[in-house]
Amino acid sequence: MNIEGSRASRQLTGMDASEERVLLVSLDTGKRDSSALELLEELEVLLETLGKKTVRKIVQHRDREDPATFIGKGKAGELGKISKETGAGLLVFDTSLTPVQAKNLSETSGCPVWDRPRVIMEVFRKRARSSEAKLQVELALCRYEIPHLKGLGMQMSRTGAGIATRGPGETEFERHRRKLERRIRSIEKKLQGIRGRRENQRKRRNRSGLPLFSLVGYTNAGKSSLFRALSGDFLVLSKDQLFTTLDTTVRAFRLPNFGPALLTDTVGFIRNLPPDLIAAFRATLEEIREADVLVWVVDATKIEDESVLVSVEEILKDLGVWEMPRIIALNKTDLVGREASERFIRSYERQGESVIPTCALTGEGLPELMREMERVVSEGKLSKLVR
Ligand SMILES: Nc1nc2c(ncn2[C@@H]2O[C@H](COP(=O)(O)OP(=O)(O)OP(=O)(O)O)[C@@H](O)[C@H]2O)c(=O)[nH]1
Ligand SMILES: [Mg+2]
Repeated sequence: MNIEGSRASRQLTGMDASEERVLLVSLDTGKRDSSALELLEELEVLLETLGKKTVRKIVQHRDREDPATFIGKGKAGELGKISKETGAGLLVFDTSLTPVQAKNLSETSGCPVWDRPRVIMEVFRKRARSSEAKLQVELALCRYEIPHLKGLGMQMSRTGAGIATRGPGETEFERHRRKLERRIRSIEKKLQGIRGRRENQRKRRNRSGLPLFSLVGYTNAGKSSLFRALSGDFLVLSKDQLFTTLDTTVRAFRLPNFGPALLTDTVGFIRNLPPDLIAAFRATLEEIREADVLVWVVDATKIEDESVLVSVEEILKDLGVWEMPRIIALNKTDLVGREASERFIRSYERQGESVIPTCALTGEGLPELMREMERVVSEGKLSKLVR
């Protein structure tokens, strides 16, 4: 939501150097839970991914958010001063802002303003590899941009981003909005074509009658690493960064005592996944529904952070796959003490989950994980196998 409305041109020309220095701003209304700090840290990592350095974190305490300026007018002006002092050229808020708040904050502080959804979308944009992922991200950004356009006509002509002359009765804003709407329609059409082809692949896969396991979970939990270890496909990228995977990959692999099966790697989840992105990535996310069994990959180093687990649970419920048979792979157990892992396992087993500790890097726990996968498919409850 760069408020000068010159986003389109800046996307092509890259960022202004000062925008690589960021002020991270958060509002503490006293109602936030203990994960507020982790949320801020996560946002800092996401910004690093974009080559942006957080030069200062600012927490504003207020009873409730201000509908016009989010943190209050005085503080918003102060942010402008701090950004000058620190050489920061971008304000990032750790939540979602309304278009009005973003516009006012940008005007008062004199800096472009991003909110958390925008940051996540920019990370997705940077990571997108396939034409489908690229189109989906662009779709999300276009949809997000439309409500933020209003009232930007002045700034648009000031920065020279728009066309200087105006047709009778048509403001710059309207012209820009129409352009975005045309782009949205064109992207949707292209995506339809891609999805048609994928649907055919899916039908072929279904006809194969092989059980399909889908690796799901929070971003950076180690899904692709487990995918590589289980399928032997070392071309799949796994990296210590958020959102390495934005596309679904399917590979055949062999369960020693069962035989061939299929495994999919999927896009990772994050807290407060922006609705525009969920909508745009719906088709990719819904591929999870095709699975017979989910392997929920949990990062053992994040089990203390309740909101990570809750956010995955919410997304799985939203996709309608919460009732599907599942196995939890408690991954990265090499990085935590045995006691912490065992506590987690005991508590989840009490809730009826089946939890297998794994380390994707050394392969520890993988034989046990495969045995559990065999057990679940051999129970014969899977519709595909009964067919
Ligand atoms: N120590 C340790 N590191 C691991 C383990 N599994 C994965 N990693 C590391 O964790 C990082 C993330 O792994 P990925 O496999 O890319 O994670 P992902 O879940 O696919 O992440 P996204 O695609 O970004 O959602 C990489 O640096 C891996 O090497 C593990 O069991 N132990
Ligand atoms: Mg991955």
